[in-house]
Amino acid sequence: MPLRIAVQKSGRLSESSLSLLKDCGIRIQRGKNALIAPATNFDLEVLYLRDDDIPQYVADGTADCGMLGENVVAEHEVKVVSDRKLGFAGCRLSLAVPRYVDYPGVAYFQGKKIATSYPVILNEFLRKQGVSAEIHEISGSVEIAPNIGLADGICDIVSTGSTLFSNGLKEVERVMRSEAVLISRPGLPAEKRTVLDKLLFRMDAVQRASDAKYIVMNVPNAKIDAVRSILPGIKSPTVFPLAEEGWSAIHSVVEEAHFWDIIDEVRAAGAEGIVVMPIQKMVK
Ligand code: PRT
Ligand code: ZN
Repeated sequence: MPLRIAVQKSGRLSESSLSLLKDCGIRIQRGKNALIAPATNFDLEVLYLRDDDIPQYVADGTADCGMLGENVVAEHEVKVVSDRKLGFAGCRLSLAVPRYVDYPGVAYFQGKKIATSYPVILNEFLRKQGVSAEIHEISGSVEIAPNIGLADGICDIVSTGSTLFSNGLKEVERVMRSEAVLISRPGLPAEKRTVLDKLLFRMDAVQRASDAKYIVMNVPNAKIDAVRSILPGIKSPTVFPLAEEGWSAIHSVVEEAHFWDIIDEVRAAGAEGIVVMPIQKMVK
């Protein structure tokens, strides 16, 4: 039996989930509208589901693992293991109130009505804060609830904040941060665990590469030590002599997050002709 991975059928997570599998070298053969599709070159099949169904399907063994938002995992309170953060679909679950409210702190919500699609997470948050409020569970368009008099505030996913803004609301409390994760069922049979570990190993290589850039630069020999001290590299940077006397080429790998700072520093230290290249995979 192949490892069965649940992926969101259509929505914000679908494209990134499928392109992650593709970047892991896995080819999926999907018939039109098929709910399940085998990989042609890996011991895996993809089950296409609504994201809300994924936690239960993984917990009861209909799927072995799945990719979905941490917010949905937390809301479903099922027994699954979170194996890896996937680095996409980053967002937060926040409480928001009408912009005109002079917000005094979380005690504002005492005795108030809050509309949300995340009653379990919200309930737990309010309990920890010692606040008791009335939770109205609604499944879509939560952001309009205060305007139609259904609630005093909302608890919903926020990414850029523009939905809140255009509905006259402001974010006042962050309840949780979320990104896409890969979850699996605890106690997978050994042969499926082996396939999942192989998949996670490939995902690591893809993620590490997407966080990194390969840079090559020319440096006068007298400045090599100064430039080397700035560059991290996987081990140490590689230095090659150039045909031109007195110059070398330094190759290194730089994390995306520190990329521009490092470029500024190596230029100041004497590096020239800096070329930056994307890295496809980085295997440890
Ligand atoms: O049909 P199905 O049930 O599978 O999908 P869905 O409609 O429940 O989920 P979908 O595809 O909208 O989102 C899937 C997951 O993406 C969520 O569970 C989150 O983990 C993650 N995610 C990341 C988001 C957002 N960003 C996001 N911005 N989910 C929803 N939003 C919505 C939010 O609900 C609000 O309406 O976007 C609006 C806010 O966005 P900003 O940019 O205006 O702040
Ligand atoms: Zn959903």
